[in-house]
Amino acid sequence: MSYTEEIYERVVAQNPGEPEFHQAVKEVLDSLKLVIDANEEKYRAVSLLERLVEPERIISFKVPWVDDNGKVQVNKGYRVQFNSAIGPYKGGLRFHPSVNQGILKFLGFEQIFKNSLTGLPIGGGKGGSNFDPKGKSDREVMAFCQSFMTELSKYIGADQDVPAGDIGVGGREIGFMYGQYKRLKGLYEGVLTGKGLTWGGSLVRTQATGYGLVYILDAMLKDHKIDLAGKTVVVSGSGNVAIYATEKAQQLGAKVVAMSDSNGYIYDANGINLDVVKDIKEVRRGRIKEYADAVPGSVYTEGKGIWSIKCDIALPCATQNELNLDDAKTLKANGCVAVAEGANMPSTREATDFFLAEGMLFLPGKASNAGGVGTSALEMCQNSQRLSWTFEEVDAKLKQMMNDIYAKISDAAKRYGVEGNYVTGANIAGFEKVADAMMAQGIVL
Ligand code: NDP
Ligand code: 2IT
Repeated sequence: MSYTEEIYERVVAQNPGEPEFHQAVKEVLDSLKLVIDANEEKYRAVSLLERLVEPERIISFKVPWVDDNGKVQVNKGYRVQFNSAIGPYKGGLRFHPSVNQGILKFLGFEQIFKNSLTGLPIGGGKGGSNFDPKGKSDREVMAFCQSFMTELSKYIGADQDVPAGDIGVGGREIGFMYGQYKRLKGLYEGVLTGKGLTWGGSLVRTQATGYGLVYILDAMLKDHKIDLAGKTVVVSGSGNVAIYATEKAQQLGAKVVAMSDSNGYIYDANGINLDVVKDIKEVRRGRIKEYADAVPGSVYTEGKGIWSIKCDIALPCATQNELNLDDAKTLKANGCVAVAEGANMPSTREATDFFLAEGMLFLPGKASNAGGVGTSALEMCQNSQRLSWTFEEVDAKLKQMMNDIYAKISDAAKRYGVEGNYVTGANIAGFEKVADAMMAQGIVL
């Protein structure tokens, strides 16, 4: 049995009930087989893979808070500090009822390689809670965030671990958590990213994941002599990533015809009116269904099924495993030529393998959504300098970062004889820097 296969079996045996974590590890190890087999002795001698798949530490805690009816609620809180070889732990916080330790381990593991690909000094981490912000009042969200941060504040810091947003955590939640951290610690420091612009946030961070996704998509399409302008695009989700992916795709001349939320999807043959979506989602915190009431000629359909809409380009921007093999086959049959992941691991392994086998252009999330965390690292940089850069400056750095990531992953794929396989390319390019740092620092993590 090869070293990578051995480690996968070990991970499954030692981490029961964590299928998403197994899935993320398997994909990375399958890609790394090419690198590991060529240097097996070197890596085995220091148990590098055993160390890579084990989080440095997982903090798990209770989050009690009082709801508007005076009832005491209790949620679970976590921070997975996965790997600090190349910088302080960095990664978002997810508030969603589906959150559990296994999901955060998968996200933290992905984050190691993604953060490495940005070229900036950030390690891998992730955290969150099974708290559901949906339908909660602002006061309830504040009470929860303050309680969550009261515990989390013991384990984070600007040079130690710097959380940010993810599903269910946006500007409002970051604000409440930042305020509580500052109150407890008396430190005005860049301990969180995604902050508001008047209190240490960076321009472009709100847009960064979605914009970055479309910048790298455009780089890949250009490399394959395809023009993004005029293409029909389907974007799943209607949260932070989906909204700004749609905005940038529209700016570059593409037509986005569908978006979704966990209840259903909208189709608008004339192209999505993003102002309406922003008003529903960013201002009123409503449901995507309301789009069809507001825009004549558009159609709302309950349930999954967004991938049955004919398109040239698919951008899954909602959640893990939202696009399965059947969806992949439908996309292909409808003429889709490129898929770029805005979400983390939105395609199942079977769907990913299908895209690659069919020769479709496919960008994995750990490369294509890295603009969010990359811009978070630029926010940390501005906080350290006590400066703020202009929108144009940050946007130019983001675009350069995404072009560089495309170059790195396509180069790694070529070096290992799998040209055009950006999954393998991203995993190898992300791994190389982290492995080098782990080897250099001795048996400490
Ligand atoms: P938001 O909370 O802003 O939006 C999430 C969107 O996805 C909503 O439309 C939500 O619908 C939908 N969604 C969430 N969970 C599910 C589910 N289980 N089934 C179907 N739809 C679902 O989150 P973000 O836009 O920030 O995150 C989206 C994805 O992008 C996640 O995978 C996240 O990890 C990833 N990501 C985010 C980054 C960021 O900077 N924010 C950076 C890199 C990756 P509903 O409202 O109905 O729940
Ligand atoms: O998945 C991700 O990369 C994020 N949610 C963003 C993390 C960050 O630290 O900006």
